[in-house]
Amino acid sequence: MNSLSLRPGPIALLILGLIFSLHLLASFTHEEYGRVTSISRIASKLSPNKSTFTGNAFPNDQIYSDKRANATFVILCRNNQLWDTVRSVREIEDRFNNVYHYPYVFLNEVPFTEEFKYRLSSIVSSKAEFGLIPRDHWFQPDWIDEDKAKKSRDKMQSENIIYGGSLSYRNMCRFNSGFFFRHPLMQKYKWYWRIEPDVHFHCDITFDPFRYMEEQNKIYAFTISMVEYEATIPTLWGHVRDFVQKNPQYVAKNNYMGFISDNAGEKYNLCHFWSNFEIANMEFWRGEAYMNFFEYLDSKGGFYYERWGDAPVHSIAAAIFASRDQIHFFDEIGYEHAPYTHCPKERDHWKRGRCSCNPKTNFDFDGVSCLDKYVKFIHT
Ligand SMILES: Nc1nc2c(ncn2[C@@H]2O[C@H](COP(=O)(O)OP(=O)(O)O)[C@@H](O)[C@H]2O)c(=O)[nH]1
Ligand SMILES: [Mg+2]
Repeated sequence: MNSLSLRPGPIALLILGLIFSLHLLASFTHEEYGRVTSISRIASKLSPNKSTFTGNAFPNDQIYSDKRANATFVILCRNNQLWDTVRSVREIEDRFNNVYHYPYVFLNEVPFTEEFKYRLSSIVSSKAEFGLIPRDHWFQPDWIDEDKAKKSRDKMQSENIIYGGSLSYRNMCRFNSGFFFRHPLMQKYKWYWRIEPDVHFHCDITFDPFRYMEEQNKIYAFTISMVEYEATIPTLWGHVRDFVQKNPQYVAKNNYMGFISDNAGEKYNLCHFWSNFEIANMEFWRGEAYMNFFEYLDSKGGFYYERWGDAPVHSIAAAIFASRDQIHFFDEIGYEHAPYTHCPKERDHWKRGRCSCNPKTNFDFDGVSCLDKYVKFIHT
Protein backbone atom coordinates (compact mmCIF):
# COMPACT_ATOMS: atom_id res chain seq x y z
CA MET A 1 0.00 0.00 0.00
CA ASN A 2 1.21 3.48 -0.90
CA SER A 3 1.96 5.40 2.28
CA LEU A 4 0.24 8.44 0.80
CA SER A 5 -3.07 6.63 0.93
CA LEU A 6 -2.88 6.69 4.79
CA ARG A 7 -3.09 10.47 4.85
CA PRO A 8 -6.49 11.79 6.03
CA GLY A 9 -8.33 13.65 3.31
CA PRO A 10 -9.98 17.05 3.85
CA ILE A 11 -13.41 15.49 4.57
CA ALA A 12 -11.97 13.19 7.24
CA LEU A 13 -10.27 16.19 8.88
CA LEU A 14 -13.53 18.10 8.81
CA ILE A 15 -15.38 15.22 10.53
CA LEU A 16 -12.63 14.89 13.17
CA GLY A 17 -12.77 18.61 13.85
CA LEU A 18 -16.55 18.43 14.20
CA ILE A 19 -16.33 15.55 16.74
CA PHE A 20 -13.67 17.42 18.75
CA SER A 21 -15.79 20.61 18.84
CA LEU A 22 -18.84 18.63 20.00
CA HIS A 23 -16.69 16.96 22.70
CA LEU A 24 -15.44 20.34 23.94
CA LEU A 25 -18.97 21.75 23.98
CA ALA A 26 -20.28 18.72 25.92
CA SER A 27 -17.35 18.93 28.40
CA PHE A 28 -18.14 22.54 29.22
CA THR A 29 -21.89 22.20 29.40
CA HIS A 30 -22.13 18.75 31.06
CA GLU A 31 -19.79 18.41 34.05
CA GLU A 32 -20.20 14.63 34.37
CA TYR A 33 -19.41 14.09 30.67
CA GLY A 34 -16.24 16.16 31.08
CA ARG A 35 -15.18 14.20 34.16
CA VAL A 36 -15.53 10.72 32.69
CA THR A 37 -13.84 11.58 29.40
CA SER A 38 -10.91 13.60 30.81
CA ILE A 39 -7.47 12.58 29.52
CA SER A 40 -6.10 12.08 33.06
CA ARG A 41 -8.95 9.74 33.90
CA ILE A 42 -8.49 7.70 30.73
CA ALA A 43 -4.72 7.59 31.40
CA SER A 44 -5.29 6.44 34.98
CA LYS A 45 -7.28 3.50 33.66
CA LEU A 46 -4.25 2.44 31.66
CA SER A 47 -1.79 2.77 34.58
CA PRO A 48 -0.88 -0.60 36.18
CA ASN A 49 -1.62 0.38 39.78
CA LYS A 50 -5.04 1.74 38.96
CA SER A 51 -6.70 -1.43 37.77
CA THR A 52 -8.66 -3.93 39.76
CA PHE A 53 -7.42 -6.66 42.13
CA THR A 54 -8.25 -10.01 40.59
CA GLY A 55 -7.98 -12.06 43.79
CA ASN A 56 -5.66 -14.69 42.34
CA ALA A 57 -3.36 -16.41 44.85
CA PHE A 58 -0.16 -15.92 42.82
CA PRO A 59 1.36 -12.49 43.33
CA ASN A 60 2.59 -12.02 39.79
CA ASP A 61 -0.87 -12.71 38.41
CA GLN A 62 -2.36 -9.94 40.45
CA ILE A 63 -3.10 -6.45 39.34
CA TYR A 64 -4.01 -4.16 42.16
CA SER A 65 -6.49 -1.36 42.44
CA ASP A 66 -5.68 2.25 43.16
CA LYS A 67 -6.02 1.39 46.85
CA ARG A 68 -2.52 1.34 48.29
CA ALA A 69 -1.74 -0.44 51.54
CA ASN A 70 -0.91 1.64 54.61
CA ALA A 71 2.76 0.95 54.13
CA THR A 72 6.23 2.46 53.98
CA PHE A 73 9.80 1.58 53.19
CA VAL A 74 12.07 1.92 56.21
CA ILE A 75 15.80 2.48 55.90
CA LEU A 76 18.07 2.69 58.92
CA CYS A 77 21.43 4.08 57.90
CA ARG A 78 24.32 6.41 58.60
CA ASN A 79 25.12 9.66 56.85
CA ASN A 80 28.32 8.19 55.45
CA GLN A 81 26.24 5.54 53.65
CA LEU A 82 24.64 8.19 51.45
CA TRP A 83 25.71 6.80 48.09
CA ASP A 84 25.03 3.16 48.98
CA THR A 85 21.58 4.27 50.11
CA VAL A 86 21.02 6.24 46.91
CA ARG A 87 21.81 3.12 44.88
CA SER A 88 19.40 0.90 46.86
CA VAL A 89 16.59 3.45 46.56
CA ARG A 90 17.26 4.05 42.86
CA GLU A 91 16.92 0.30 42.26
CA ILE A 92 13.70 -0.20 44.21
CA GLU A 93 12.27 2.87 42.48
CA ASP A 94 13.15 1.58 39.02
CA ARG A 95 12.03 -1.98 39.72
CA PHE A 96 8.85 -1.23 41.70
CA ASN A 97 8.09 2.07 43.29
CA ASN A 98 7.94 4.28 40.20
CA VAL A 99 4.55 2.63 39.70
CA TYR A 100 3.33 2.28 43.30
CA HIS A 101 4.76 5.39 45.01
CA TYR A 102 5.05 4.12 48.56
CA PRO A 103 6.67 6.58 50.99
CA TYR A 104 10.04 6.22 52.76
CA VAL A 105 11.13 6.67 56.35
CA PHE A 106 14.87 7.09 56.90
CA LEU A 107 16.09 6.63 60.47
CA ASN A 108 19.36 7.50 62.17
CA GLU A 109 20.62 8.01 65.74
CA VAL A 110 22.20 11.32 64.64
CA PRO A 111 20.47 13.94 62.45
CA PHE A 112 20.67 13.32 58.71
CA THR A 113 22.75 15.90 56.88
CA GLU A 114 21.14 18.37 54.48
CA GLU A 115 23.07 16.68 51.67
CA PHE A 116 21.62 13.28 52.62
CA LYS A 117 18.08 14.64 52.73
CA TYR A 118 18.52 16.55 49.47
CA ARG A 119 19.86 13.55 47.53
CA LEU A 120 17.30 11.06 48.78
CA SER A 121 14.33 13.41 48.48
CA SER A 122 15.37 14.11 44.90
CA ILE A 123 15.31 10.52 43.71
CA VAL A 124 12.13 9.13 45.31
CA SER A 125 8.82 9.21 43.48
CA SER A 126 6.93 9.65 46.73
CA LYS A 127 7.30 11.20 50.17
CA ALA A 128 10.55 10.85 52.14
CA GLU A 129 10.72 11.54 55.88
CA PHE A 130 13.91 11.67 57.92
CA GLY A 131 13.74 10.72 61.58
CA LEU A 132 16.02 10.98 64.57
CA ILE A 133 15.92 7.92 66.83
CA PRO A 134 15.13 8.76 70.48
CA ARG A 135 18.19 8.21 72.71
CA ASP A 136 16.61 5.48 74.82
CA HIS A 137 15.61 3.54 71.71
CA TRP A 138 19.20 3.28 70.57
CA PHE A 139 21.91 3.47 73.20
CA GLN A 140 22.89 0.82 75.74
CA PRO A 141 20.60 1.20 78.78
CA ASP A 142 22.15 2.29 82.12
CA TRP A 143 21.12 -0.92 83.85
CA ILE A 144 23.42 -2.97 81.61
CA ASP A 145 26.64 -3.80 83.47
CA GLU A 146 29.18 -2.18 81.12
CA ASP A 147 32.15 -4.11 82.59
CA LYS A 148 30.40 -7.39 81.86
CA ALA A 149 29.32 -6.18 78.41
CA LYS A 150 32.84 -5.02 77.55
CA LYS A 151 34.38 -8.33 78.62
CA SER A 152 31.97 -10.11 76.32
CA ARG A 153 32.74 -7.75 73.41
CA ASP A 154 36.49 -8.23 73.88
CA LYS A 155 36.15 -11.98 74.11
CA MET A 156 33.98 -12.20 70.99
CA GLN A 157 36.39 -9.97 69.11
CA SER A 158 39.35 -12.14 70.09
CA GLU A 159 37.38 -15.13 68.81
CA ASN A 160 36.84 -13.35 65.47
CA ILE A 161 33.07 -13.46 65.79
CA ILE A 162 31.56 -11.16 63.18
CA TYR A 163 30.77 -7.72 64.72
CA GLY A 164 31.77 -9.36 68.04
CA GLY A 165 33.56 -6.26 69.31
CA SER A 166 31.05 -3.70 68.06
CA LEU A 167 28.81 -1.77 70.43
CA SER A 168 27.02 0.15 67.65
CA TYR A 169 26.09 -3.12 65.95
CA ARG A 170 24.47 -4.25 69.20
CA ASN A 171 22.53 -0.99 69.45
CA MET A 172 21.35 -1.53 65.88
CA CYS A 173 20.21 -5.12 66.53
CA ARG A 174 18.29 -4.11 69.65
CA PHE A 175 16.71 -1.15 67.84
CA ASN A 176 15.60 -3.33 64.93
CA SER A 177 14.28 -5.97 67.33
CA GLY A 178 12.16 -3.77 69.52
CA PHE A 179 12.00 -0.11 68.56
CA PHE A 180 11.87 0.81 64.87
CA PHE A 181 8.10 0.17 64.68
CA ARG A 182 7.56 2.53 67.65
CA HIS A 183 9.35 5.48 66.07
CA PRO A 184 6.97 8.47 65.76
CA LEU A 185 7.36 8.52 61.95
CA MET A 186 6.48 4.81 61.75
CA GLN A 187 3.43 4.91 64.01
CA LYS A 188 1.02 5.90 61.25
CA TYR A 189 1.88 2.87 59.12
CA LYS A 190 0.80 -0.73 59.38
CA TRP A 191 3.21 -2.36 56.89
CA TYR A 192 6.92 -1.83 56.26
CA TRP A 193 9.50 -3.04 53.79
CA ARG A 194 12.99 -2.92 55.22
CA ILE A 195 15.77 -1.88 52.89
CA GLU A 196 19.46 -1.39 53.58
CA PRO A 197 22.16 0.61 51.83
CA ASP A 198 24.00 -1.33 49.11
CA VAL A 199 21.38 -3.98 48.39
CA HIS A 200 20.13 -4.92 44.94
CA PHE A 201 16.75 -5.67 43.42
CA HIS A 202 17.32 -7.83 40.37
CA CYS A 203 13.79 -8.11 38.97
CA ASP A 204 10.79 -5.92 38.20
CA ILE A 205 8.24 -6.36 40.94
CA THR A 206 5.07 -6.27 38.89
CA PHE A 207 2.64 -6.66 41.77
CA ASP A 208 2.17 -4.96 45.12
CA PRO A 209 3.68 -7.18 47.87
CA PHE A 210 1.95 -5.16 50.60
CA ARG A 211 -1.47 -5.64 49.04
CA TYR A 212 -0.71 -9.28 48.42
CA MET A 213 0.14 -9.79 52.08
CA GLU A 214 -2.94 -7.93 53.24
CA GLU A 215 -5.24 -9.87 50.92
CA GLN A 216 -3.69 -13.20 51.88
CA ASN A 217 -3.61 -12.46 55.63
CA LYS A 218 0.20 -12.74 55.85
CA ILE A 219 2.24 -11.05 58.53
CA TYR A 220 5.88 -11.68 57.63
CA ALA A 221 7.69 -12.19 54.32
CA PHE A 222 11.29 -12.98 53.43
CA THR A 223 13.49 -13.80 50.45
CA ILE A 224 16.57 -15.35 52.12
CA SER A 225 16.81 -17.59 55.17
CA MET A 226 19.88 -19.16 56.77
CA VAL A 227 21.47 -20.43 59.95
CA GLU A 228 22.74 -18.03 62.64
CA TYR A 229 26.24 -17.98 64.20
CA GLU A 230 25.63 -19.91 67.39
CA ALA A 231 28.30 -17.99 69.31
CA THR A 232 26.23 -14.79 69.06
CA ILE A 233 23.18 -16.28 70.84
CA PRO A 234 24.35 -18.91 73.37
CA THR A 235 21.55 -18.29 75.92
CA LEU A 236 18.80 -16.96 73.62
CA TRP A 237 16.88 -20.20 73.18
CA GLY A 238 16.82 -20.93 76.92
CA HIS A 239 15.14 -17.55 77.50
CA VAL A 240 12.70 -18.18 74.66
CA ARG A 241 11.70 -21.49 76.22
CA ASP A 242 11.25 -19.88 79.65
CA PHE A 243 9.09 -17.15 78.16
CA VAL A 244 6.92 -19.62 76.30
CA GLN A 245 6.52 -21.77 79.40
CA LYS A 246 5.35 -18.73 81.36
CA ASN A 247 3.12 -17.47 78.53
CA PRO A 248 1.62 -20.46 76.72
CA GLN A 249 -1.39 -18.33 75.72
CA TYR A 250 0.72 -16.58 73.06
CA VAL A 251 1.71 -19.72 71.17
CA ALA A 252 -0.13 -19.91 67.84
CA LYS A 253 -2.08 -23.09 67.24
CA ASN A 254 -0.72 -23.82 63.79
CA ASN A 255 2.74 -22.41 64.53
CA TYR A 256 5.95 -22.90 62.63
CA MET A 257 8.12 -24.57 65.26
CA GLY A 258 9.23 -27.14 62.67
CA PHE A 259 11.18 -24.38 60.91
CA ILE A 260 13.21 -23.34 63.96
CA SER A 261 13.55 -26.61 65.86
CA ASP A 262 14.24 -30.16 64.74
CA ASN A 263 13.14 -31.66 68.06
CA ALA A 264 9.82 -30.00 68.86
CA GLY A 265 11.32 -27.00 70.60
CA GLU A 266 14.03 -28.63 72.68
CA LYS A 267 16.86 -26.97 70.75
CA TYR A 268 17.00 -24.07 68.30
CA ASN A 269 18.28 -25.22 64.91
CA LEU A 270 19.56 -21.65 64.21
CA CYS A 271 17.31 -21.11 61.17
CA HIS A 272 16.09 -17.57 60.69
CA PHE A 273 14.84 -15.21 58.01
CA TRP A 274 17.55 -12.77 56.91
CA SER A 275 16.09 -9.55 58.23
CA ASN A 276 17.93 -7.06 56.01
CA PHE A 277 14.95 -7.80 53.73
CA GLU A 278 11.62 -7.87 55.52
CA ILE A 279 8.09 -7.05 54.53
CA ALA A 280 5.88 -7.34 57.57
CA ASN A 281 2.89 -6.15 59.52
CA MET A 282 3.95 -3.91 62.40
CA GLU A 283 0.77 -4.71 64.29
CA PHE A 284 2.38 -8.06 64.98
CA TRP A 285 5.44 -6.43 66.59
CA ARG A 286 3.28 -3.89 68.41
CA GLY A 287 0.94 -6.57 69.73
CA GLU A 288 0.90 -7.93 73.27
CA ALA A 289 2.72 -11.21 72.57
CA TYR A 290 5.72 -9.69 70.79
CA MET A 291 6.01 -6.65 73.07
CA ASN A 292 6.09 -8.87 76.14
CA PHE A 293 8.50 -11.23 74.40
CA PHE A 294 10.85 -8.38 73.49
CA GLU A 295 10.70 -6.82 76.98
CA TYR A 296 11.45 -10.22 78.49
CA LEU A 297 14.45 -10.84 76.24
CA ASP A 298 15.70 -7.27 76.65
CA SER A 299 15.57 -7.63 80.46
CA LYS A 300 18.03 -10.54 80.17
CA GLY A 301 20.64 -8.20 78.65
CA GLY A 302 21.63 -10.57 75.83
CA PHE A 303 21.63 -7.83 73.21
CA TYR A 304 24.75 -6.55 75.03
CA TYR A 305 26.15 -9.49 77.05
CA GLU A 306 25.98 -11.62 73.93
CA ARG A 307 25.20 -10.28 70.45
CA TRP A 308 21.64 -11.25 69.73
CA GLY A 309 20.59 -10.32 66.21
CA ASP A 310 17.20 -8.93 65.25
CA ALA A 311 16.94 -11.68 62.63
CA PRO A 312 16.72 -14.63 65.07
CA VAL A 313 14.59 -12.59 67.48
CA HIS A 314 12.05 -11.66 64.77
CA SER A 315 12.11 -15.12 63.20
CA ILE A 316 11.63 -17.02 66.44
CA ALA A 317 8.71 -14.77 67.36
CA ALA A 318 7.09 -15.17 63.94
CA ALA A 319 7.54 -18.94 64.08
CA ILE A 320 5.95 -19.26 67.54
CA PHE A 321 3.34 -16.48 67.78
CA ALA A 322 2.07 -16.48 64.18
CA SER A 323 0.47 -19.31 62.31
CA ARG A 324 2.64 -20.83 59.61
CA ASP A 325 0.41 -19.78 56.74
CA GLN A 326 1.03 -16.15 57.73
CA ILE A 327 4.70 -16.41 56.78
CA HIS A 328 5.51 -15.92 53.12
CA PHE A 329 8.47 -16.51 50.81
CA PHE A 330 8.61 -14.14 47.82
CA ASP A 331 10.33 -16.15 45.09
CA GLU A 332 9.46 -13.37 42.64
CA ILE A 333 11.63 -10.77 44.34
CA GLY A 334 15.23 -11.02 43.13
CA TYR A 335 17.27 -9.64 45.99
CA GLU A 336 20.94 -9.34 46.86
CA HIS A 337 22.67 -8.38 50.08
CA ALA A 338 26.33 -9.27 49.76
CA PRO A 339 27.43 -11.98 49.75
CA TYR A 340 24.10 -13.72 49.07
CA THR A 341 21.48 -13.49 46.34
CA HIS A 342 18.02 -14.84 45.96
CA CYS A 343 17.15 -15.16 42.27
CA PRO A 344 13.67 -16.39 41.23
CA LYS A 345 13.76 -20.12 40.59
CA GLU A 346 10.49 -20.29 38.68
CA ARG A 347 11.25 -19.63 35.01
CA ASP A 348 8.03 -17.69 34.76
CA HIS A 349 8.97 -15.41 37.68
CA TRP A 350 12.37 -14.72 36.16
CA LYS A 351 10.89 -13.83 32.77
CA ARG A 352 8.09 -11.64 34.06
CA GLY A 353 10.49 -9.79 36.32
CA ARG A 354 12.97 -9.25 33.47
CA CYS A 355 15.57 -10.30 36.03
CA SER A 356 19.28 -9.63 35.79
CA CYS A 357 20.42 -12.36 38.20
CA ASN A 358 21.54 -15.88 37.41
CA PRO A 359 19.13 -18.36 39.05
CA LYS A 360 21.96 -20.88 39.29
CA THR A 361 23.96 -18.68 41.67
CA ASN A 362 21.10 -18.79 44.10
CA PHE A 363 21.61 -18.91 47.84
CA ASP A 364 18.46 -21.05 48.13
CA PHE A 365 20.58 -24.09 47.24
CA ASP A 366 23.41 -23.29 49.65
CA GLY A 367 24.15 -25.67 52.51
CA VAL A 368 23.49 -22.99 55.15
CA SER A 369 20.20 -21.85 53.59
CA CYS A 370 17.07 -22.86 55.49
CA LEU A 371 14.75 -22.66 52.49
CA ASP A 372 14.45 -26.45 52.33
CA LYS A 373 13.09 -26.43 55.89
CA TYR A 374 10.70 -23.63 55.02
CA VAL A 375 9.34 -25.60 52.08
CA LYS A 376 9.17 -28.84 54.06
CA PHE A 377 7.25 -27.46 57.02
CA ILE A 378 5.09 -24.75 55.54
CA HIS A 379 2.43 -27.14 54.27
CA THR A 380 2.60 -29.89 56.90
N1 LIG B 1 22.27 5.02 61.82
C1 LIG B 1 22.95 3.89 61.96
N2 LIG B 1 22.65 2.82 61.18
C2 LIG B 1 23.37 1.70 61.36
C3 LIG B 1 24.41 1.59 62.32
N3 LIG B 1 24.93 0.33 62.25
C4 LIG B 1 24.25 -0.30 61.27
N4 LIG B 1 23.30 0.51 60.73
C5 LIG B 1 22.33 0.16 59.69
O1 LIG B 1 21.73 -1.05 60.09
C6 LIG B 1 21.59 -1.94 59.00
C7 LIG B 1 22.39 -3.21 59.26
O2 LIG B 1 23.74 -2.92 59.38
P1 LIG B 1 24.85 -3.64 58.49
O3 LIG B 1 26.14 -2.98 58.81
O4 LIG B 1 24.40 -3.66 57.08
O5 LIG B 1 24.84 -5.10 59.12
P2 LIG B 1 24.83 -6.51 58.39
O6 LIG B 1 23.84 -6.44 57.26
O7 LIG B 1 24.43 -7.47 59.47
O8 LIG B 1 26.23 -6.73 57.92
C8 LIG B 1 22.04 -1.16 57.77
O9 LIG B 1 20.89 -0.56 57.21
C9 LIG B 1 22.97 -0.12 58.34
O10 LIG B 1 22.98 1.03 57.54
C10 LIG B 1 24.70 2.75 63.14
O11 LIG B 1 25.56 2.72 64.01
N5 LIG B 1 23.92 3.85 62.91
MG1 LIG C 1 23.65 -5.10 55.79
